[in-house]
Amino acid sequence: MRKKFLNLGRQPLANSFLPSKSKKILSKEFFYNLSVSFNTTNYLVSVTNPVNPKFQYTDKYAHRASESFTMRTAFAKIAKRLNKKYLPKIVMEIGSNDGVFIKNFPKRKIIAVEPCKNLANLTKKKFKTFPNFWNKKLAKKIFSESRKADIIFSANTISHIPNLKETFDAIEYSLSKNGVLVIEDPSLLSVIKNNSYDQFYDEHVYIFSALALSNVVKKSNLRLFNSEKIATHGGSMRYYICKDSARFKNTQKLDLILKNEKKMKLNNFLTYKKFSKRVINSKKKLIKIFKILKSKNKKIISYGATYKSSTVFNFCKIGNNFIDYVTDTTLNKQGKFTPGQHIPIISPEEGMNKSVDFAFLGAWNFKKEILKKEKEFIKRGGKFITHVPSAKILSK
Ligand code: DWN
Repeated sequence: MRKKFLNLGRQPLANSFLPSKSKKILSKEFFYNLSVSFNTTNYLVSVTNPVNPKFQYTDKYAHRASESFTMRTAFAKIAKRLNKKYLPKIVMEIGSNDGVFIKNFPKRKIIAVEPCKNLANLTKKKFKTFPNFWNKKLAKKIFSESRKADIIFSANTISHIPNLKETFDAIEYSLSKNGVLVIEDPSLLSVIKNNSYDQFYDEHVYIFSALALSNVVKKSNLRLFNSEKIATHGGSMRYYICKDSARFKNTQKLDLILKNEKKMKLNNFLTYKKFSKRVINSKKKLIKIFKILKSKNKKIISYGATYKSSTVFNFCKIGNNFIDYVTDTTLNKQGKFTPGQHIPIISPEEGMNKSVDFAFLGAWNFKKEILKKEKEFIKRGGKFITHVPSAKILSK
C-alpha cells in the first residue's frame, strides 16, 4: 500500500527553463501537484503521480553532467575502476547525457542510450548512441542471445523511470551471464538525514534505499549484491546488481548498509511523517532568513540553476521578491528563466559582481567546489545561504 507523507505543492517541470516571460510562453507552462509517498510493502519512496517521461526528456533537455569538475572526476574514476575489475567487452550506459562517463571507455566497447535528442546528437558523432528510451523493445534491438553487455551503467537515471519492472526486465535480458549492472542514485538515507527535500521533483520519481531496491530487482530475477556510499549529489549510493544465478556473493558491506537502513527505520512510515514536519520547518526558516536580509536591503542571488532549486523556490514561493537572478555555467540555461518562479538566469561572470551580498546555494551538492571557486566573493564579505541540512547563512 502507498501512503502519502509529503506535499510540496504546485510545481512546474524542473527542466522547463523558459525562453522568455511572454504571455504566450507563460500560458503554456505546465504545473502539477508534487507529493511523495511510501510503499509499506516494498519500502519504495516515490512521487505519487509521475509525469509522462515523453514530456520530460525532450530535445530541450538542459542538464549537462559535464558542467562540474566534481562529476567529471568522479565518473572518470569509476569508469577506470570498473574497467580494471570486470574487463568488459561491451559497456552500455542508460541515460548517457553528454557522455561524461561512457567516453572513458574505448569507442569499440561503447553503447550509449539517451532519449533526449539534443544530448544524443552531441555524442553520436563520437560513439554509438541510441536516441531512445530504455525498454524491452530497445534491449532486443541492441542485444541478442549471443551478444550481451558485461557492464551496464546508469547514473541518476533509473530513479527517473516510472516503470521499474520493464526497466529491470530489459536489463536482465541484456546482461551477460556474469555481467554487472552498476547504478548511482541519490541516497534516501542522506535525503532523510539532510532534510534535502529538494531531491524530490518530477524527474526523481524514486529516491531509492538499498532495502527498496533489493526488493524491486528481485521481481526481475536480479540480485543486489553490493552497495557503497558515494559523496556525489549530496549523498548517493552506488548499487551493484547481477543476475540471480551470477557468480557474485552478497557482500558484507551490503549487509551493513541494509542493517543500518533498518536501524534508521527506512522501512517505517513514521520516519517519513517526521521528515515531512522537518521539511515544513526548514521552509519557514529559509523564508525568515530571506525576509530579514531583504528588510536590510541586501542583494541576494542564487548560485546554480539546479532542478533541485526549482522545488525549493516553488515550494517556498521564492522568486524575484527575494532573488535578483540565478547564475549558472550552463550556456543553454543562460538567458532563460527558472521554472515556475521565472527568475532570470545569467552567467557567473556577469552575476558574481561586487553588488552581491548573499548567494543561495542552489547547487549545495557542489558546495566544496563552489566555495573554492568563489574565494574572491567570500573575501570581500559575500556570504552563502543554504537550506541543507538546515536553513542558515554559512559563516565561511
Ligand atoms: O538527476 C539529475 C541530476 C544529476 O542533475 C537530473 N534529474 C537533473 C540534474 O539535477 P540538478 O540540476 O539538481 O543537478 P546539479 O548537478 O546539482 O546541477 C548543478 C547546476 O549548477 C548545473 O546547472 C551547473 C551549475 N553549476 C554552476 O553554475 N557553477 C555547478 C557548479 C559546480 C558551479 O560551480
